[in-house]
Amino acid sequence: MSLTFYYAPMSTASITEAVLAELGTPCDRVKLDISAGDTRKPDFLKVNPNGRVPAIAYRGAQRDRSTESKGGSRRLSQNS
Ligand SMILES: N[C@@H](CCC(=O)N[C@@H](CS)C(=O)NCC(=O)O)C(=O)O
Repeated sequence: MSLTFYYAPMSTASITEAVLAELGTPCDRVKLDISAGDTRKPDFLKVNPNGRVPAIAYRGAQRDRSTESKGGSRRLSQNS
């Protein structure tokens, strides 16, 4: 699978989750527990340095919606 979707239940990631489901987009899913600090762990910060869900990785490259929604520069970086 080339897309990996990082999400947490009951978070803004639910919107992205609904869109992916509606479009029938195949993806691997990684569930994070925000209260357990999963979004601040080094492995996830490599995916999204903002430490927020939703985040989608595509074949090692990541593009996070959080950065775009804050008017920041679009980021597409190789992580592998
Ligand atoms: N506007 C952002 C909001 C992202 C956001 O705030 N996500 C929260 C969950 S609703 C989060 O990941 N928090 C993790 C943390 O603060 O450690 C977006 O939807 O892109």
